[in-house]
Amino acid sequence: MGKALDGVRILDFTHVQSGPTCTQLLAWFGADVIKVERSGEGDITRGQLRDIPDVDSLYFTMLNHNKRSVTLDTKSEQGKRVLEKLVKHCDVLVENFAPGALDRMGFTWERIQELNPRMIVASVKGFGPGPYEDCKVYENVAQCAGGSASTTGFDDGPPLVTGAQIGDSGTGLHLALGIVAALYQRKTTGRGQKVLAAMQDGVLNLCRVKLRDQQRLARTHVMKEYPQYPGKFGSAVPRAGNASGGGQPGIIVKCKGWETDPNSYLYFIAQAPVWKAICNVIGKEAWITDPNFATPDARLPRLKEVFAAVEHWTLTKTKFEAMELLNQHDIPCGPILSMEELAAEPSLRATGTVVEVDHPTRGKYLSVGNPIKMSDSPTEVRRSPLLGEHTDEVLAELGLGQSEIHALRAQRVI
Ligand code: CAO
Repeated sequence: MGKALDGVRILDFTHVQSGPTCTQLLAWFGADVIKVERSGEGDITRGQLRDIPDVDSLYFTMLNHNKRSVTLDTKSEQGKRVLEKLVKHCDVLVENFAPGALDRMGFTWERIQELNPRMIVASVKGFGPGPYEDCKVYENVAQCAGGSASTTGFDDGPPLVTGAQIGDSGTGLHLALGIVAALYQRKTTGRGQKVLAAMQDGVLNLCRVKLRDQQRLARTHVMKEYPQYPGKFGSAVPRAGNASGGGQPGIIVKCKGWETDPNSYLYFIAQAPVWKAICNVIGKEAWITDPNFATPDARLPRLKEVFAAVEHWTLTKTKFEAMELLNQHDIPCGPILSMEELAAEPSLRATGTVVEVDHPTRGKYLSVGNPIKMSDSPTEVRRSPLLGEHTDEVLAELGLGQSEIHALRAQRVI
């Protein structure tokens, strides 16, 4: 079956996590992704957090599926000539170097346009134009600079970063959307364009509701669904712990076995339309008509009491038993699933969200497949390339003969 991005060629100059997330998605949608790496070490993540000596790490293999790998010294004169051919050959160049690295290599936007006016140049940077534009940025820096850390954690503790890689993988997702939109626009303009996804911007976009709350707070000085209520608020959006960010109050409650299992917890939402069912399930039938509890507004200052009663009930059930019983009454809730549980979850295997991949030097390993499912463009997850595995193949496609390729190898350009 065909794929959505069949025929699109990507010059993949990405490394670490943010850029590779983007190009992996494009590869899953059918683009031919040619990853250009330094010979010798390649993408630094090949060797980071290794679990098997001398074998590409899971960090690398899980972010570089379905790509081809070419090694090329793009700072040497001959390497630059090969890179020029690649620029002419491809539709999109994706990079996430430190600011200015591509220019220092001699591949400015103007030079790329000269070589290929249809080329889309897509970049992840830490910050957009402004005081920090020259800074190098990693995941947690972006989470801190984009508003996530200041709004995550508990009121009486320090700012917290989250395990979800919203700065890296989140920005890679944003960039992928920009690239497909630019490819679509090119159909009418015939021109390429620059696409920039800054990590600070990507994180702030994902923290949109917190900027909403900042403005609510400035106007009303309290936010009734926050755990600080009815106490005092400061001038900036506070950390809300595990309280629900939406209009329906929610919290994490303990379940049977929490003393020994760190993930024996359930997220529980006291959704207003099912309040009667909640009261019946947790044995608080009197709260259905009690004016102190009967309406959402009346409950807001008493949420601690409400959730304590819920927890009193969940402590008698495992998280899965609680989930099943509550769902019988359409009460929204969710078990806290560990990575161990997710890795073994049959439904995620069945949909291809968790896949087993075979690798020539590592053997079988688990990966997260394409989370976006398309009915006419199914994803087949193929293993990541070995370093330089496709150098000869790609250079031949660029029109280089065997003797030229041998000479480049002898001079360590490839
Ligand atoms: N041949 C020759 N040189 C190459 C090359 C190749 N094939 N590929 C890369 N290089 C060179 C670059 O040109 C650059 O050289 P200069 O510094 O002399 O210009 C050099 O390798 C290092 O690139 P870098 O500065 O991007 O790498 P770093 O390890 O110092 O920084 C990072 C890494 C991630 C902090 C930085 O790239 C960055 O800020 N990127 C943008 C934001 C981003 O994506 N961050 C998230 C990363 S995922 O956690």
